[in-house]
Amino acid sequence: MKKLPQNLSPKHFEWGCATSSFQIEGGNFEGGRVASIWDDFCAQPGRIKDASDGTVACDHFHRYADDVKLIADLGFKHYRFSIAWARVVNADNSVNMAGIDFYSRLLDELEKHRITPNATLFHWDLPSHLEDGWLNRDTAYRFADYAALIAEHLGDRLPRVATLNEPWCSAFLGYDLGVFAPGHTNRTSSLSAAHHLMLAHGLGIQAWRSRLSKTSLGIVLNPELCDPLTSQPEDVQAAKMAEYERNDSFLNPLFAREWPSVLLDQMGSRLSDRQAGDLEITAQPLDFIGLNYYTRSIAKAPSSPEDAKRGYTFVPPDAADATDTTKQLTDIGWEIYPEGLKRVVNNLTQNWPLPPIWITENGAADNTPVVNGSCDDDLRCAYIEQHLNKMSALIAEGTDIRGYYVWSLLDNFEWAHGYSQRFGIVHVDFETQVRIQKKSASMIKALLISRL
Ligand code: IFM
Repeated sequence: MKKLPQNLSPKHFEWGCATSSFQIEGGNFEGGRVASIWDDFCAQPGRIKDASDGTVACDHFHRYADDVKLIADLGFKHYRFSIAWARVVNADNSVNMAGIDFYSRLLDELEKHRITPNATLFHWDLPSHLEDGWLNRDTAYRFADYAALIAEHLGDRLPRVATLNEPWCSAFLGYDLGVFAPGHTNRTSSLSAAHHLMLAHGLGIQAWRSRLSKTSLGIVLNPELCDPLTSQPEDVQAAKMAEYERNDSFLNPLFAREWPSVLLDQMGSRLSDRQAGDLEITAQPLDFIGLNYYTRSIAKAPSSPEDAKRGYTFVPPDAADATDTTKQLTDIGWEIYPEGLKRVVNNLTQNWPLPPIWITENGAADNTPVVNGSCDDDLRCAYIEQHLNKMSALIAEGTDIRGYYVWSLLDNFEWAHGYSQRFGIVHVDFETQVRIQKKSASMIKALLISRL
């Protein structure tokens, strides 16, 4: 792509890059930060592929000023990051001013470079001391206290705030599949966690709005596009079940519809966690919705008793259609499927009364190494270009998409994959912390400048 399509011009379209606290900050035992469930999870043998953790990560806690300079140098005018709950709230629920001060200094740097902050309150690093995490209804109320505290201390400097990032991952990867913190494997628990996360979202919005009315408030989801492996009715139903879980568990509470009965049936003894009046709390008016898109999935009828509880079995992309030689995967093994961006956004806008959309994450794992000082991440360049074309087409067809954030600014701690998967447009040498702009960074920079 030599030039940006007119409708993605930074003059009237928001261009940014994204990160999250646990993935880049490090400094996990500094400034009074309390432990998070991800610190605990990383300490359990076998949980993280390369046995790494987030103690240092990209050392952004110390290097934030240089990182903001880097964002400015790449031509971005918007930056999406998350605030670490564990850094700003003490175990007794009081404010940790050292943590607030860190984010305040980060905001000073962004202001200095005229970069608009786009903050997320919860990107998975839940304080460990919150007993039973998202299985405890009280955690939703603690989240509202935390949201109120950020509104009071930093709110007038934050024009756009999302409550949660990808609550599906917290609930289902964390409490059903057990591959994310806190590592539980219980279907009914995951549905309860999903409910409490959405309750937290609603209470958080209420707490923030009662203090500040001007902030643009929303949530970030990673909606699913799931295709059936075959046209057999069992596979078609399985794909639908995966979409109910991934989409309806979150969109129903946001727009005050009841969960589909097939999901309610899976809650068993946890059904009573859903209390009368909860849907009125969760369905707060939204100023925006953030959508993260990376790939699609393929499902077939459940092939094990565990999967039968869920209603589907996922089929890995390389196993789905071995005869399809055109299928390309990123280094993490996810199918490159740009058409999915169009399909999933169209599905959502046709079925739900969405507020304006921001694509809050899109990017690829491309582990191309640095050779002679440069990193030619051609797969990532092509991936970004193909998805920009799809987004431009959606906008041309009338979809209200107002911004695009590339994931991610930096190579960082990729959760259960540790540092083995690189999503950054800037390479990080985790031994020396040296940052090197990749070819994708130069491509984006050139695109942004070509339209200024
Ligand atoms: O790194 C994650 C991010 O934290 C949330 N969205 C998906 C990214 C890639 O897996």
